[in-house]
Amino acid sequence: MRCVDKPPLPGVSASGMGLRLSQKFVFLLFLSGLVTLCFGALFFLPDSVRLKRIFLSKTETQPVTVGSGSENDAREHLKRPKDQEHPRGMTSAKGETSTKLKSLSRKPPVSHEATEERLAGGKAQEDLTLSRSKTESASERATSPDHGANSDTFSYKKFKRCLLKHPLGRDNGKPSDPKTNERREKVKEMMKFAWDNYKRYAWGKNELRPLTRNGHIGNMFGESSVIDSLDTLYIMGLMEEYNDAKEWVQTSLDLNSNGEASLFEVNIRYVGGLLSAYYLTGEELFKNKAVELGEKLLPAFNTPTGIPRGVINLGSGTSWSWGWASAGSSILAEFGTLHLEFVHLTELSSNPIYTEKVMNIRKLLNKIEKPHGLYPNFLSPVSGNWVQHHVSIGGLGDSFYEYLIKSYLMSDKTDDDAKKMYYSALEAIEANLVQKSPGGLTYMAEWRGGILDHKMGHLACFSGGMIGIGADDGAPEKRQHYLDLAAEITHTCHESYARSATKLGPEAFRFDGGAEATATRLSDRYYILRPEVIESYMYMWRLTHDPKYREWGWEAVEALEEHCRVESGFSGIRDVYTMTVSHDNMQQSFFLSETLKYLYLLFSDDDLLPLEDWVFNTEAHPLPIILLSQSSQPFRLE
Ligand code: DMJ
Repeated sequence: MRCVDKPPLPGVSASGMGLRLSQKFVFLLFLSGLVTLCFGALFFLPDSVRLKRIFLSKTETQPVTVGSGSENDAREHLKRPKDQEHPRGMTSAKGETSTKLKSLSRKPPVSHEATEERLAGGKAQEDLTLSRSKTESASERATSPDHGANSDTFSYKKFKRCLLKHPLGRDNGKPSDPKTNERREKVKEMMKFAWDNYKRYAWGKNELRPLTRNGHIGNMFGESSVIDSLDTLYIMGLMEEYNDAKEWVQTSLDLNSNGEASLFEVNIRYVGGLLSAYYLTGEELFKNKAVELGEKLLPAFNTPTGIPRGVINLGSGTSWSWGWASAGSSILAEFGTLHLEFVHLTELSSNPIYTEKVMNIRKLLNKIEKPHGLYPNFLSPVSGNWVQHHVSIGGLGDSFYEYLIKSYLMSDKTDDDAKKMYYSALEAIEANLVQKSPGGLTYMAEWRGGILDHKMGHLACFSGGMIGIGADDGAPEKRQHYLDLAAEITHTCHESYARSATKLGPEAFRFDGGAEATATRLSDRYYILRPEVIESYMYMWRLTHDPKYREWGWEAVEALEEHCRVESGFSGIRDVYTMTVSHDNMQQSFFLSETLKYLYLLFSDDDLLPLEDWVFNTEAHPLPIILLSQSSQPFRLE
């Protein structure tokens, strides 16, 4: 169907040699019929640019637009000296009543060959180009992972041809505006600083403790800064650091750990990080490790309902539920955050089991009765019933909603069930959880059996970006509304930062007892280098090009530098409302994979990991948009 080799038609000899005249005639007749049929079938195919890319030859490619210009403009741009380039993305008018959507609709592809030319120049780019050609040849070696399923059907070369744009864009996404570029360089320096200290003091451990200068072990598969950093290092052109990380994966990543591991974390950090490293670099090592690890997660699904339990021992395959989750339940944000990675595991391994597992989860969630159309956070893997009626777009619920819209986008907009489930969930969220404060701030409250808790977690701030990326595919009359809602939520989350002394936001902020986007409890005042607010700035910037998002991102950079940077890394802080900060001594893995990556993307041109080609998993690991080959209807619920 898409960019994979098709097996020859059964029973048809490739050459037609050795046939009698009458047989040849019949064969020719059959062949011409087949050609006519195939040509006719083109008209019934979905209107996907990727499909057109497969069927149209290079000479037939239509004029394309890059950013705001045509392909010709883009070529002109290549020839034009840098100082004559139009500054991109700084033209939106400020102060309009509603946010304007920069269309994300898919445009015909630019030839990668042309893009490769653009990548010439500069040491980092030379390295990247070299590394890319090296990895391309690595991918061509097509080694087969030893997990039983046939992986020969996935062709990395074909996959790359199906991308509309080069993943690293023109000039590695370097912005033409010098001030923005300076900011981007600053973020890269922060990444290098964070990484160097991690490497120096905590190499191979999950996270760096920057004050005590040692590693935090945690669970073997709790969080690992090495895997989480691979793609960030790569897109920033930190090739020496990337190569060290790759070597560690090759020599030291032990997938047979006997400790307790969170299924969710292994999936989003390890499987997601390895998959994205594979898609970006073509290194078979990453693909093989991802598939090997995916296989080790399968025993967690052996429950009466197929809803996986939250914790697994990768060595023995035993799984169990979190002790703190009520009545042995599984958590919506955990079992509902597997879809993107599992679908890719099937794609790479040709083993349908991964997609089957996540489709089974979706079927159950689609069928089960939902209070007011909402999805509660706890579900029993034994009975398949909700255990409590607590609904949250923040912790325990968050990424389930994110994965619905991203599943739709990642399927090149063919996964209609995910689309339906996402928009009905969003409708229920709007009807029951979205609130306006007396001061005019829009926020997402939490819901406990029908009673609203007027609190919004930092985690829920990802929803600005989520609603933004889904705006364009909503009902036509709702699109502008969704984009406005996304902008309002992002604004509220920015307010939670702006209203603190450090200009960093608290873990949770409230809208009751006179509070407006501020934490009222001591226990909610901490900031642990989380990405969600910056994540929404990045998406909103890409969608609207309103310069305020870059300004807000820069405020966050300055605050991180002032309050979280210590001598040997970055640390979370215990109270965002006091200027005499107390550090928590932890450089979280997601700071490297998400916070710094989203900041870097915010200050890059849109063609670095373009949203037309990539979706980011919930740990900010980019996964490509592809049409899937495993079955003719891989997403249908029935
Ligand atoms: C990340 O590990 C993921 O984004 C997850 O979905 C929830 N949030 C943390 C970082 O805050």
